[in-house]
Amino acid sequence: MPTTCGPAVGLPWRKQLQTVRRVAGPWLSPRSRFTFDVMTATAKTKTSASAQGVGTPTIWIDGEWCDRSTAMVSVYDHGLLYGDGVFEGIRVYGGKIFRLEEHLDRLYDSAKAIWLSVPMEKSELAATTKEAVRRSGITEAYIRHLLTRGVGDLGLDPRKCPKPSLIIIVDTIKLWPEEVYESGLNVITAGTPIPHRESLSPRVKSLNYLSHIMAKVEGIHAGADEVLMLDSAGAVAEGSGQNVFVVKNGRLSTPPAYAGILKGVTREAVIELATAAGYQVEQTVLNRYDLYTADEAFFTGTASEIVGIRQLDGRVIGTGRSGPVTRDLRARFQTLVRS
Ligand code: PXG
Repeated sequence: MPTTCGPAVGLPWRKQLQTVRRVAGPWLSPRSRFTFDVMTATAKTKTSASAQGVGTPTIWIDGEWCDRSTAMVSVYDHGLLYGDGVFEGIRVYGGKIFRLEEHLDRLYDSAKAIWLSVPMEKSELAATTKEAVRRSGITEAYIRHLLTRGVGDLGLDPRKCPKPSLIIIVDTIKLWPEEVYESGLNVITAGTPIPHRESLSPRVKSLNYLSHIMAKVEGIHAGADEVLMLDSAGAVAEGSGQNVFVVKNGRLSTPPAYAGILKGVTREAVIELATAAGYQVEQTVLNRYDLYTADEAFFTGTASEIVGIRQLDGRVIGTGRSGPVTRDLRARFQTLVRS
């Protein structure tokens, strides 16, 4: 039976930790004070979801229901120590989870690829996910699933982690202000390539996002909105958390999954929508030249949805705004996610 996070004695370590912090408060060592301050700040700055009175971020950790201030993981969890784990990000529109099955399929495949098993049947995880969304009361939500190797010792060996840890977070996400969907993004190519596909397959949505974060940091330092990442041979791969499409003469092109990209759920939906709408869609290797000279280019992703690219490396793409095909597909996508 799932329990609820809360201060209590003789309960699992997570609860004990919380109790100790509450009792000790900010008057112990500076480190304890820092931890306490962070926890308090976190509790006070509940995301816009609760601030807007449209729900409360809700977290499920290995069978326990928590909120933002009580949700904790061990410092011995290999997800934290080594990035050893996988995750998913899913959107909820009007209370309806978009393509839950596809996301869970990818989660289970990612886990299998790193020799990790999900400690729950897919159907049970789907039901728990729906329950988490229901409890949160957030109808426009973002769900984050995390599966970590679990608690082990300070060595790499995953055999020291007897039990994987499964987490579901239901909260909100907003990457860009609304006007960006009209104006499009200013993008630069990052110097950091995506990891080699035989090092860590980009098909695995792993907890190690450092190369994508390093690319993102390059974009931030350059004052860009987003980055385009290449593979180590220089072919176009994806954004820091998005797949990429170009439109030329009414025809859509996007890199194929075998090129070493994450096979995005939004990418699949866009391919389906575009095909049904009569656009030609090809999955082919792209170079930056194809983006510089495109009529339109756009990113797709769960968090980003469909967002135009107005400029890449200083070259204005098309009219320098979100183009008509991008806007058409975005409108079709909005209908789909709420249907
Ligand atoms: N490529 C990469 C590398 C991604 O991380 C996508 C493509 C798009 O996939 P979906 O299935 O979402 O259409 C992603 C998406 C964020 C964020 O904050 C995005 C992702 C992961 C974590 C955070 O934008 N992944």
